[in-house]
Amino acid sequence: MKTRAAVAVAAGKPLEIMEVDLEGPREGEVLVEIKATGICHTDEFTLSGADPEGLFPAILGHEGAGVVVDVGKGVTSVKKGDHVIPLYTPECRQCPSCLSRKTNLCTAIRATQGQGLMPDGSSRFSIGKDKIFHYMGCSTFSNFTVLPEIALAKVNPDAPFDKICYIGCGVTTGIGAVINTAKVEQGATAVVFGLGGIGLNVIQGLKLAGADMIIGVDVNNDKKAWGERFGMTHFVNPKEIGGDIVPHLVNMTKRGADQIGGADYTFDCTGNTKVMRQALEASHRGWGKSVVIGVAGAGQEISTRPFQLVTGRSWMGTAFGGARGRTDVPKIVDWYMEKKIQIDPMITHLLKLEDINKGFDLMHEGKSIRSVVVY
Ligand code: NAD
Ligand code: AHE
Ligand code: ZN
Repeated sequence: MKTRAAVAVAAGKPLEIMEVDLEGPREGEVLVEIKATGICHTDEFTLSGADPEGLFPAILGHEGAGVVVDVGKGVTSVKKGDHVIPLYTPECRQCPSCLSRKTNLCTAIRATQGQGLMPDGSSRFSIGKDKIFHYMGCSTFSNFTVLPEIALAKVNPDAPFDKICYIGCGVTTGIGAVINTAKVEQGATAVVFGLGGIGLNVIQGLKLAGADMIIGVDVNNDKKAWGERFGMTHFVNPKEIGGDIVPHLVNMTKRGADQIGGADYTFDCTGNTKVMRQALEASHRGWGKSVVIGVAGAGQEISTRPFQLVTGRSWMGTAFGGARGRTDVPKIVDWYMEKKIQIDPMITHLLKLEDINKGFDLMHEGKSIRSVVVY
């Protein structure tokens, strides 16, 4: 069949809208009509050429929602008409990682996914004889896409596609980082670096977990009002404090008789390795946990004095908020339907596929939280 898609033809070039060929689902695969897709900073990261796994030409996009149109042989967990969210972190429930119960990082198809291919080593997308790569196993910047059955979460059919697509990455990553990865407790203090599509969901998660002091850090002052909307209690713009942000944050979080500062939990939602170091060092001596969420480009490394870890801080990371997609994503959709979590205000722009590059411009300009393409 033919499908309309925004194709990443080369690193650093705008996406090109074109009609591409899409082969139907093979065994264990599912054809999905994508109804809406968010634009995450990770799409921009890969498009920029910074992603060591970036391949071109590819169909990017990994934050979608849609409807099952057709299923391949042997597919049992979804059927035609089901509403689904594609999972860039699948859940096979059989691999050693899934069975370990210690991680959400299913390994069943990770190798081929990283090569931009379906699990059998081929691509379903092409233009004539030329292959187009899949992206993060999802390729939601195509109106129709093919995914392995294990990479689909079946969700409440009453939920609106143009909102729940965001659960396919940003919402789940932010809230999950708090609940699944950091395991934040009531009364905790926290610092969130980067108040974009992920950071605001970390704030929303901290509020849900009952954190007391939630400090937001961003270089863009417009993000202050955004953070406050979801529960941030204090805002710091590192450019405006006239010095190093670490002692500034440590000072702000001083508590107890010994007046040792540092937050119980810190989160990097910027992808900047210098910020990751600041986040670690702004966490509390003895027990502070610092969670890396942001992704950094090829060749970038993090550093700190080992003393920071010797004195009891933990540096940890999270992918997809530690969520097991087929199990957890339907629950998060239900939380949204029950109004336990907010999504609507964070979707700042709705775009048509032909305007998708505007979504990337808005992100660069710091004017959007999430742009969503509606097919
Ligand atoms: P975004 O562009 O919406 O937000 C980034 C925010 O960081 C912006 O508000 C920006 O002003 C702020 N910022 C930039 N530099 C800063 C600095 N030096 N100090 C403080 N604030 C700064 O991006 P997003 O969609 O929220 O994604 C954030 C990061 O998380 C990206 O690196 C993205 O690739 C990554 N991400 C990771 C996962 C995961 O599973 N680990 C999932 C989704 C996104
Ligand atoms: N391909 C990059 C890494 C990119 C990355 O870390 N991706 C996150 C999801 S970001 C979603 O917006 C992830 O899931 N990582 C775990 C995994 O298995 O990819 C690189 O540096 O090579
Ligand atoms: Zn993402």
